[in-house]
Amino acid sequence: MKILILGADGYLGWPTSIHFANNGHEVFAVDNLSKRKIELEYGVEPLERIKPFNERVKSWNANQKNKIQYLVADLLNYKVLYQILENFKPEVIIHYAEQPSAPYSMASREKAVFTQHNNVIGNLNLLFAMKKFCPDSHLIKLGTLGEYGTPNIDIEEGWLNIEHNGRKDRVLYPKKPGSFYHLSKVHDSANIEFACRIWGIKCTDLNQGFVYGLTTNEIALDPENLATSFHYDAIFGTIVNRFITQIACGRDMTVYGKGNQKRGFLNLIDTIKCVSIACLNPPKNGEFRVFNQFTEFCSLNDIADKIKNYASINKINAKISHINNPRVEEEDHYYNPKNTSLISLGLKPTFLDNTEIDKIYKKVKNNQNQINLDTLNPEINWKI
Ligand code: USQ
Repeated sequence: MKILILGADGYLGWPTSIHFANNGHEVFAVDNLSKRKIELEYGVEPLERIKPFNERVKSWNANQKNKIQYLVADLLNYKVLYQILENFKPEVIIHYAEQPSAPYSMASREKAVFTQHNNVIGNLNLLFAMKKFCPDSHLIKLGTLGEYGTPNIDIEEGWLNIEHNGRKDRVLYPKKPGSFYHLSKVHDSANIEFACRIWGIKCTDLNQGFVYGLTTNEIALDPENLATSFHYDAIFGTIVNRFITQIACGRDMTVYGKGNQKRGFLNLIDTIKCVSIACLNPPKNGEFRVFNQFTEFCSLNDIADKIKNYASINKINAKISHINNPRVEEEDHYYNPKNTSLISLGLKPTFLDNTEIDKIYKKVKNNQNQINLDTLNPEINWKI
């Protein structure tokens, strides 16, 4: 298939690009490098030194059979986007090209505006480009499980059947997200559903939980040159990656607040599997299909305990600290999100067990000298 990957330089976009190339697809990888600019602005870096985008692609192309085309381009530049779609004519578009950090989006008015402008307008430009040049292609859009928030009812996959005053309808599931970043994805989902309904575009919106991990089959081909941008800092690092880094550095795991908050999550390997499953099983024309993309869910305390248990088996010192929650989020709540669609299409999950924790711990330990401890503590507060 001809696959356009937007946001191909990121934590998820890069392993996705090399996965599809390795499996014989024609991959066109696009990124505007904006995450690297935010890294510079905040002085945060991935665990391993990641080569510049063009060098990573060149290194893949020099050593692997199936080459990747690439371009540095911004979705906000609709003329370039139009050219890409007109010339490449993708059958599948995988869209990760958004500012992904909730804390960043809450840092100031400027950061909230940047996040929503970048994410919502970039996505809107893409919808118009699809309508004009490839209305039959399948959009696979990375949404977030955080779009739903923590409602007091079961979380369905994108849609909800309701009965009101004796009449029935199927409506988009009500959203109650927890940051301007998560809100940007809510707005994207609404725009995409509209485009599907009005123009007949087809889309799979993947409402993904937080991702952990740092390797995939393709990264393992050449870990030094193909590593992905594993972040442990308080801006881009997700909780499992952060907790394992914290114990590797002899720091306490920083549970925000009571830690009874429940979240869905998955291994990086499963992100790739889920996107592949969506790709091989497209929706119908005009369909806005939503999959909840996570493999397990539990409380933050359960996650910290799991890592502590791994540490005690391996004689590693590990402590948990409950620090003041810099976010505004419910800390005691009902949580029951569904994830049956991807499982019924064949997803075989990789669970967070001692083997998976060990893989991350060992890699972090090997790179411990490069860790910037100053970036571990959260500096951005939702209310300030
Ligand atoms: N948390 C801690 N301690 C920490 C860091 C985070 O207790 O040191 C807590 C947060 O308060 C939150 C939970 O862990 O309740 C998850 O935080 P996170 O930073 O791992 O994830 P989040 O900010 O929600 O965002 C991440 C990705 C985002 C993706 C989202 C999926 O950065 O791109 O959309 O996960 S979801 O979690 O479903 O919203």
